[in-house]
Amino acid sequence: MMRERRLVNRLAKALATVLVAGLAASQAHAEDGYELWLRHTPLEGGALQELGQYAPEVVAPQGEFQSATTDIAVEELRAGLANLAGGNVARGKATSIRITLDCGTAVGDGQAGFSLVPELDRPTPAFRIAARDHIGCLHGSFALLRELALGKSLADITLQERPAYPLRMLNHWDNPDGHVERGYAGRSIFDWWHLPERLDRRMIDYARANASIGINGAVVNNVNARAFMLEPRYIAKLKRLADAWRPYGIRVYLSPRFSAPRDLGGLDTADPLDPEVRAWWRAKADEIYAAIPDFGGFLVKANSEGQPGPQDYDRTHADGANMLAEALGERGTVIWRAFVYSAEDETDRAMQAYAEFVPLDGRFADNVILQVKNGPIDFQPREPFHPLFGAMPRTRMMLEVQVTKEYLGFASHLAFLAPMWEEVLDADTGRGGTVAQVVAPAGMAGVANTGADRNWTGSDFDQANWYAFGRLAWDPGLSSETIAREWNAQTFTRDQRAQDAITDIMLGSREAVVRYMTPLGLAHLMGTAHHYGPAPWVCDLARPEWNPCYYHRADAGGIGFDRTATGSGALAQYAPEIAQRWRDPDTIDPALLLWFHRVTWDHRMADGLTLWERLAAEYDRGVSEVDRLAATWHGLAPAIDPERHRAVADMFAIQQKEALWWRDASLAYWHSVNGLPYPDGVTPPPPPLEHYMSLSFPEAPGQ
Ligand code: BDP
Repeated sequence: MMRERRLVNRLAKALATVLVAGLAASQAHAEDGYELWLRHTPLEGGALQELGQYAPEVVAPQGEFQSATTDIAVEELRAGLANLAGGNVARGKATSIRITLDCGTAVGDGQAGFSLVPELDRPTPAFRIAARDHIGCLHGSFALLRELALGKSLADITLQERPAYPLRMLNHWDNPDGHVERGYAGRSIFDWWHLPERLDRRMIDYARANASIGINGAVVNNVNARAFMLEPRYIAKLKRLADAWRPYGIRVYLSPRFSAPRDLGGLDTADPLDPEVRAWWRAKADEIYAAIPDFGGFLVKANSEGQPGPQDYDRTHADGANMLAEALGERGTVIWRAFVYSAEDETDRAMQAYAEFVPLDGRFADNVILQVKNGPIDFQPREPFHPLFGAMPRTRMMLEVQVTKEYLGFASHLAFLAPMWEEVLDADTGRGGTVAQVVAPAGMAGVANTGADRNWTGSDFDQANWYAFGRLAWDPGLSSETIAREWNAQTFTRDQRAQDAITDIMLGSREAVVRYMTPLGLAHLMGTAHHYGPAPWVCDLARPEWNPCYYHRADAGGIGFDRTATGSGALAQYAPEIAQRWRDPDTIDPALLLWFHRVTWDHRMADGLTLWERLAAEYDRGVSEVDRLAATWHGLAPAIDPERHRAVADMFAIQQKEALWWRDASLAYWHSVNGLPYPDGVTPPPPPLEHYMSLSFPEAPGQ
């Protein structure tokens, strides 16, 4: 009998252990990447011991200080601390440290910051997370877990943070049918078909991941919008999302189709100055706000790449934006995109947005923000900053970057994008500060890279771009290196040497891509439409700016786009001191040379090489750099779980092959144009140019 009872007890204990472990495992799903940077695997060595000794105990706020948001914070802290401590936290120990949430009473809109205050030497030792509002407390809780996960001691974690920008938003280019435009991580994460009745668990995990890095808004549909997403049945679906995300501090936004009053409303016009059109939008806004009182607003792509807009009625972008702004009123924001260029306009495409919008400075309503891509063309591996930044001092402006890698090798090429974003944020506009300063009254938007793939982003390393976007939108002063270290320490391993090596891989990755795809300021050489792989030979498509030839302008005489006064004059759209810096092909940063200058193939670079020699060397360097990064990764096998190590290694195999393809195809083409022998030491591409030109990729994703 006794033995039986002991056995039962032992079994019960074992079952409890299995259940606890099972809970952790069910969160972790082995190592398939689903957990993102929120794995909270047990600390090691001294850090683990210390956390066990502190035995932190989370005290839940009560009464008016309690809300769905603080409940989430408490739950996150309890689970996160238990996981970090390897399940080793002694509950109710006399010495245990009380983690308190001192959250004020406002539920908040995610704008307020937080402080982390260790009070370990008090008679009742505590660690205080203080914030003016509940969302601040949630952000603070995630920050505490992050700092602990990085191996910091509770006693040393003192932080006081406020987000630099009010808006830190993801823009999803997800279509209601589940296809994601420029998406490389599978189908859309939004299950519109089953909403509003069924809310996928992913919607919560998504909100949680965003909240952990301070993202506070999401535009849930493609800027190339379908009008029917404004129908009542979709408002009900949106409401379900908004309700689920509200406790995480994430507001829902929508991309409306500008012609909706015609498409849905039965009107015969969408003219923004037409009273019936205005009334239609007002009623639509009222309908949305009745369902979603904190609806964020509209993100609009108008008169761009075939989308309808105010110019269809001879009205300006300001007329269009202001009409929607009036409909939303103080309740929300209109984010109007500056990504416009026209098929009929012969002007350099890089100049068109500036020409269109600068005259409208000061004419936008207060609740309108102009959203400007980082560069003047389109999310290329490298562009100079957009000349609109700083050029419209009376207009709030937001920076748009692309987290999904449409022009950087999709999910298969490793490119950590923080260095690219850091480059633009730090760029001095010469007109009232850096880009980071110019966008301070509004914020940053990132075109999301999420999809239904188990690891969310198609490749494990692309999670780092989602993470980096959130971190930079919160604090644009963070360095790429800090972000890379934070991310990889939370995501991959506690092994310090491995962390250093991964950081090195991440920091070198984007420049390697620039080198083998678009070196020395070249741009838009990707295959037309799908943007996969090299196609610099495409010259005969109907619209000039669809052709890579439009961008590189290579012939026997030289290569590059003259944007100086002798060419398109785009340089003059920059502040004089910036234009001055870039005016001379001999002194401009070589990374931007062919963006602004057309030079001869025998142009002497500062390093003594001719342009042709240097170009070839850049391709070679890009390829060998990827080989080096891949070799570093291979050497990390002992430090990384086998699933993710293999997954990344497989992607590297693709990238190595494709980097070489980019190099070979590009060199073969330039060689065919300039007729020059390959420079000494440069291996000629094995197959002839025709081979590369004959390739086609009907199944390339994301189109
Ligand atoms: C381009 C994409 C296109 C988008 C467009 C945009 O190729 O799919 O619709 O940007 O930003 O880069 O609107």
